[in-house]
Amino acid sequence: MGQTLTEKILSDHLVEGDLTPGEEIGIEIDQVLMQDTTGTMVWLQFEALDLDEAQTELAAQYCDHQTYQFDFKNTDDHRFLRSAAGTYGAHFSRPGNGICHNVHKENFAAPGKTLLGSDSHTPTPGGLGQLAIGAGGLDIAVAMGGGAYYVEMPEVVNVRLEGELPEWSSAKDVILEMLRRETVKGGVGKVFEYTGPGAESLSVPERTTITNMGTELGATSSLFETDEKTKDYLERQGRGDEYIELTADEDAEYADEIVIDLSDLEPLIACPSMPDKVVPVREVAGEKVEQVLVGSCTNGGYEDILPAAKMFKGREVAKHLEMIVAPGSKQAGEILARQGWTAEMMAAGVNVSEATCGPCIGIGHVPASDSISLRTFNRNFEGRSGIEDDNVYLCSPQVAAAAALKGEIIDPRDLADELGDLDAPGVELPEKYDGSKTDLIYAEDAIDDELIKGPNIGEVPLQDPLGSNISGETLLKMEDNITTDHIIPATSDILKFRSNIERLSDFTLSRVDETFAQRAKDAGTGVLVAGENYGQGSSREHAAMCPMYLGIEAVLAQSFARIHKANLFNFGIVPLAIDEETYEKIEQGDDVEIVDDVAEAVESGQEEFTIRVNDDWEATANLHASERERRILTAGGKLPLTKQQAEGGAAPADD
Ligand code: MIC
Ligand code: SF4
Repeated sequence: MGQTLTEKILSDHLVEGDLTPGEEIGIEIDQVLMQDTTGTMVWLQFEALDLDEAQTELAAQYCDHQTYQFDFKNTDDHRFLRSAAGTYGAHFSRPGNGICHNVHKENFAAPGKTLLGSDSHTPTPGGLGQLAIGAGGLDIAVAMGGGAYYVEMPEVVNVRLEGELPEWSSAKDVILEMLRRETVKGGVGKVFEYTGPGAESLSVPERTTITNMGTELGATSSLFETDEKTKDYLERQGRGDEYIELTADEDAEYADEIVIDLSDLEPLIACPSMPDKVVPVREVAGEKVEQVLVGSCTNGGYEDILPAAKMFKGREVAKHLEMIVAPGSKQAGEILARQGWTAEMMAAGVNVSEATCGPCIGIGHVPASDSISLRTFNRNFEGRSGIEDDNVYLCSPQVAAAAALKGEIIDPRDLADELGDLDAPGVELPEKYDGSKTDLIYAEDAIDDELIKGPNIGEVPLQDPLGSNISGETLLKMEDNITTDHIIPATSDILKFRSNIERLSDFTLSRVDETFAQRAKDAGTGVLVAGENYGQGSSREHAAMCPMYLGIEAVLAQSFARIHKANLFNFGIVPLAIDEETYEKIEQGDDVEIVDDVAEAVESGQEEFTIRVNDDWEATANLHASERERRILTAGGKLPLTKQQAEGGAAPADD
């Protein structure tokens, strides 16, 4: 039987297990990437593990989320990251050089290689045939130390793209259509492999918009085969020699097939406040818009900004509105500037920002109260923009630019009819991506050889080995689709404490209940209850570390998002699956006790646990965990386990 492309790359990197969907496999990691807000913990954990040097073929550290450096703590973090990259042999991308996914795609992403990144949008270079996976920081530290990465073997789903995109529709509409059909949890445990003539018709930057936002489906990764378009893109980046041809076998067997005819796609938009609340733009046309942003790792490339710039040339954005363009990378910004497009945008009333994630997580350009903001980003979780009750819509650069010109949401096809002289801009790649590399400090040119820690850089918290008893109050009961932005928000007032868990933990779940952190501290221990897809979104391991720090010992949820579940294991919190009936019955404030001897049950492989609530009724909760995950839990987390193994002379893996 033939193999899918995912299976081929995984077979090439397999160190443990076999490729049976649902079973855990261990794979070798070729490249790792870290960004600024998760990277500090990666390096602190790397240090705590006493590891000498990055063992992967390539390690790259980016500074992209908090580039405005509002607080010395951010600048200290960046200096620490530069020193860690220098000390341990990673490339370093300076603040302002761009978003990790964009800069990685431009400089290092390579077909056929595996990439593990401490950011949930790491799958972006799947658009050029790299199998890339997002994970928590501790998993990155261990992989960088030469350990395998363990993940549940995903089901591979074929997304067959037919036809070609019509004028004014774009790659963003392809992934929005996927979200409309499959929802934010439709991709859990899956890799989406895009094939067919429609896939061939898309350029690499269009493909990476799709693979980037595959994360919003909950997917483990998303992947395109490589072809002439991949080769062409790498050549334009000056890396043609890294091209290899990669395809699935003709007789590959997929777990499922989804067919999308690109020629049927019209401009789409995700409504507040979930990326899967997708409707045709025409359905919400006429809504007044006060802010428009083009940028992010989804649509911040040269090829994304150019269509908007073409639409702005010789026109003006509506007077009541603010239009911001934040390039995804300095390379994109520099090429646009050299070609004169930046001047055209500025003349049209566009505020051109530095290359940053910034506004995507509420750092700068926070929308006005009670207003609509249209963004080409990938997430619109409530409050993420920096203001509660926000109204953030997600769309393509073409739809964003049309709204900026009109001042209200409008289908760009209707704006073109109205204006009479607005041509569909299409997608164009520059002849050469000839941006400067000044802001990349390659490992071989490192300027530091020891760690520089400012006063805000704290310690990595550790947890005791798992005990026999878990009991405590249900400190919070939450609904479905709780994101890691709910658990640890990323806005600038909070982000500055990412390297200081003691301070950061004060903000735990503050977006759901401001009293939570204090209540948890007072209680000293407790459990959380949630609905489906708990922990979707970001890879930030702080969303497990902080609850652990506050004494949370178990999370009872109907289902968990992949990365967050791994992070819960990594920090010694027991993730237990409950059914809907139990979820409905259990109330906030209820006392929950796990009746079994927890340590013994976890160690012995027991799946079913009995919980007793208020000493009154009982229900079953399930632990779906591999043997390896059970060992991690028993030890109190992956850091203590890996340390124990290293002391015993084992490799820095947890196998
Ligand atoms: C995000 O888009 O939510 C982030 C901010 O990039 C996160 C990483 C983080 O929390 O630092 C992610 O996607 O993993
Ligand atoms: Fe940055 Fe937003 Fe992309 Fe996360 S989703 S990496 S915050 S641009």
